[in-house]
Amino acid sequence: MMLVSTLKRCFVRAFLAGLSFFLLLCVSGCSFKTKQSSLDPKGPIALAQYDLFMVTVWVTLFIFVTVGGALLWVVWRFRQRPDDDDDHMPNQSHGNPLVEVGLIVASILLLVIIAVPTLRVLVYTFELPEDEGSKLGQWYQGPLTEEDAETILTVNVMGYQWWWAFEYPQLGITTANELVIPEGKVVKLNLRSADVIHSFWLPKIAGKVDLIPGRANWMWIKADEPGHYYGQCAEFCGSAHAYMLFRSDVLSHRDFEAWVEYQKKDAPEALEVSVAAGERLFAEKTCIQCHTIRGNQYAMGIKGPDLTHVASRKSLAAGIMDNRGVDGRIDRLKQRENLFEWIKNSQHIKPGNLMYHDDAGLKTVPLSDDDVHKIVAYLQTLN
Ligand code: HEC
Ligand SMILES: [Cu+2]
Repeated sequence: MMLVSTLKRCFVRAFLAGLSFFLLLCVSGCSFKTKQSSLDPKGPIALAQYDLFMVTVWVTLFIFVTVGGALLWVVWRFRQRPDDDDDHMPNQSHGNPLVEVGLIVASILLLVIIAVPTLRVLVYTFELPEDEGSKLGQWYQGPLTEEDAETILTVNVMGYQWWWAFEYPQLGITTANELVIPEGKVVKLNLRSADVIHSFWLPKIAGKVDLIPGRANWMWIKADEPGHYYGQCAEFCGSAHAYMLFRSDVLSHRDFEAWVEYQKKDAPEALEVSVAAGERLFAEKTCIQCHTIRGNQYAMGIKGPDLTHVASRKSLAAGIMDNRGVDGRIDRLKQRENLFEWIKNSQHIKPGNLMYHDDAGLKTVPLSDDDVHKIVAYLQTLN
């Protein structure tokens, strides 16, 4: 008897400890203010998706509470009692048309309550708004063709294993891993893949739409306020998928225009001796085979990110290395260390990434620390 009750106590304690640990784990994942929280919407698409999510949560919570409550009530109400007559079965019944039809009607009603807003959000998401104020010519002052001036800012998003290219066809800009957009303007994203299926997810602004090889998907987004937002590939796409992040800088109009004017420029000529040495090494060490640097006549590769303005990016390697200091601006020292680490040890930082890979696999590119320092000095002039 002693043993049984001790065992029982142990069991209850272990159960309670396990339960608290489980709840702690659940709660530790909960925060409305994390970098990638879809519960903290900062744009109309994310807001519509959030509202839809909440409708579903309330409906399913209602089902959970009523069904669970009914179950508990039945268990309690018809429990065994000491004065029950064990030889006598209680009255049995089978089927109750009223209850059954009622449940079917209630289920249909609940599904309709979810279906209507779902369809509304779907239509809203896939209908480019006729927003006069978002037409490129209405607010962007730079030179544009007549056709481009009449349309909305478009960005061609290309997913690669395991990074992102962002091309602005109307503005003649190509960048990587950082989607820079103006605040409060509708932006159309054309989503394409260069290899396998990826998924574009920028939780606070919008998500998710897949990038499917051979298929022309698109979505529109709008960010309400300037800021630095975090995104992530949301479709498993191979070994380094978990490291396929990206970032989005939402700028005021004036800052965005300045950014555009700057990005349109070619890379500056390498004038300083040490920088010119880096530029030469960039060609010698095969970097030019995969990277484009506009203004560098040898660097025209397209297998890796465009590096024309790599030093103007706040992060490196598809968002996983942060180049910013505490004030949110680019910290040149940190950027130099990150570039060095990346060029020297990219496989260590992002296992499986395709830098230095050709069809036959990983090539060895002999790079001394001194070589890398020179290349980094060159890349840091590419603001
Ligand atoms: C075989 C093709 C290839 C070669 C050769 C190559 N790279 Fe890359 N590089 C890539 C790919 C692919 C990425 C994207 C990796 C990722 O983030 O998954 C990349 C990323 C980078 C980045 C980060 C860009 C960003 O915005 O995140 C830098 C910087 C870079 N490479 C510099 C170099 C330098 C310097 C060399 C020569 C020493 C070089 N690369 C050689 C393919 C290549
Ligand atoms: Cu992915």
